[in-house]
Amino acid sequence: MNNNMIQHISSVSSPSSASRRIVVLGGGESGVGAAVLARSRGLDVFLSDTGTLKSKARELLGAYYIPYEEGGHSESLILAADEVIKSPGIPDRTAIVQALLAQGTPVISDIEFAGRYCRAKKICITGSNGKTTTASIIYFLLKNAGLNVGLAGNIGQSYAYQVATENYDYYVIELSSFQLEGMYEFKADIAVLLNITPDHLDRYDYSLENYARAKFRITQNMSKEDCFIFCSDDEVTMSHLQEIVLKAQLLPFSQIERVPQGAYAINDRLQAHYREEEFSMMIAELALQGKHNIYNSMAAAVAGQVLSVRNEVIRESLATFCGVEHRLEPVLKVRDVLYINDSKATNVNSAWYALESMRTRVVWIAGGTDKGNDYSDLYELVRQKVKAIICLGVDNEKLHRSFADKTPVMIDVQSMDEAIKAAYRLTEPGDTVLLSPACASFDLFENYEDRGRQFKEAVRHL
Ligand code: UMA
Ligand code: ADP
Repeated sequence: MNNNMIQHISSVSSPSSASRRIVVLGGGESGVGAAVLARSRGLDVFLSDTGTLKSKARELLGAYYIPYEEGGHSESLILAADEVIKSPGIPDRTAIVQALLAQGTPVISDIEFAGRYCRAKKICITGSNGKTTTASIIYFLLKNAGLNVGLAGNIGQSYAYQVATENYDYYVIELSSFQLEGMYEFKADIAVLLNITPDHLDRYDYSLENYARAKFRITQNMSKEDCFIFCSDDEVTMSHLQEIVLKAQLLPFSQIERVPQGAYAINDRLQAHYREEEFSMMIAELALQGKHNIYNSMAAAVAGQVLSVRNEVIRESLATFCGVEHRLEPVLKVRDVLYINDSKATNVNSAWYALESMRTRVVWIAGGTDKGNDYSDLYELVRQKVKAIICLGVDNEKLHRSFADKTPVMIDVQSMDEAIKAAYRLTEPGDTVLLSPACASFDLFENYEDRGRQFKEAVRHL
């Protein structure tokens, strides 16, 4: 703790000593939001962060008279808590969390905490890929239906902060497995599970089973009035579903089988059924194309039906949704070559869907921080479509080992400028340049947004 912070703590008068003492770990978006909510409900709250807080966070904590420390976790203050709200980016293996768990202090997520104070209907979305896209489509659809709806969770502004300051009737909440880990009593009215493929396994002892269990927490506490929307083409989801008892209504979506309730997309139509209602539209009319976006659109259509949104509104929304930045985002055509920014493809599965959706020859920009990737699922698509791979990472050895015999050209670059210049040289009219890295960005970039923005900037300077 630095000295300024000690002063800050002592200058704040404490609320009623009888109230429960809450400690918030982490002062980022979720931690500050949770602290504001706790304070606004009259709880005794203290926030602790090992790093340096952003000035906006300090201002907000000051405005709500919330005591805090930065630069370290003071054990004595934290271990005295009745309950701890942990930011999702802090793993359980952290020493302070281990000490709390050892003494039996409840450690929950900001979503669990905010759920206690939120009477709105909650539409929750999780999955390894497609959460932000699907949450954004559902939000767009519900707004178009005229509902008073907020968008929260692992996207944009903290759920807890919005619960403290807004008064929505509905929330669309994107949930990461990190947030789900700290959820116990929270109940979704509608839960959407898009898919389960390997990601973040370092947080789950490299066990897909543990990761799947965290994802399935989205269904806990659901009753028979609630709906569980899931992908019946996803093997991991289906095998896990067979092992648990769920009271919620099951609404699958599929591109393989016709399901009586839920949705399917076979041949050229997307069809959805909920109770007596039927919805149908041409796949070609969907604003977001690609096999993965058909899944996302089906999930959104079923959620819309469950909430009694009119078919015309569902159709119009799916046909006009603009897409989310850095997700298969068309940037520019230069010399009749299309440049696509899919920087958010930080794992193999999302890159698979990107390559799968390509209809031309591709110069593929891949690489970054490897998360234990197994590239074998991509071999066939690379053989069929990729004329060159531009490896954009500090260490490209694994990409070379995996793809050297599957594409004619592989080159290494260390910056986005170099990557785009190389792509320009390697393409002919009609080709596509696809940034879909299958890796995290932290070796060369601040984050995936920075990587995507640099891509767009470099393309615009061609
Ligand atoms: N910190 C500690 N102690 C530690 C470690 C970190 O105090 O031991 C502090 C850091 O110094 C920092 C704060 O914790 O100030 C950061 O907490 P955080 O990493 O949980 O970040 P938030 O700003 O609270 O953002 C989180 C989500 N981040 C993560 O899950 C990593 C955001 O998701 C989410 O939008 C936000 O809450 C709103 O509720 C981002 C994300 O990358 C988009 N999510 C991952 C993903 O999508 O793959 C899961
Ligand atoms: P998330 O929030 O789960 O990370 P996003 O919607 O941000 O998901 O998309 C992340 C990446 O995954 C992008 O590259 C996107 O094109 C791809 N993607 C989107 N939906 C799906 C899906 N249903 N299955 C696989 N990949 C997807």
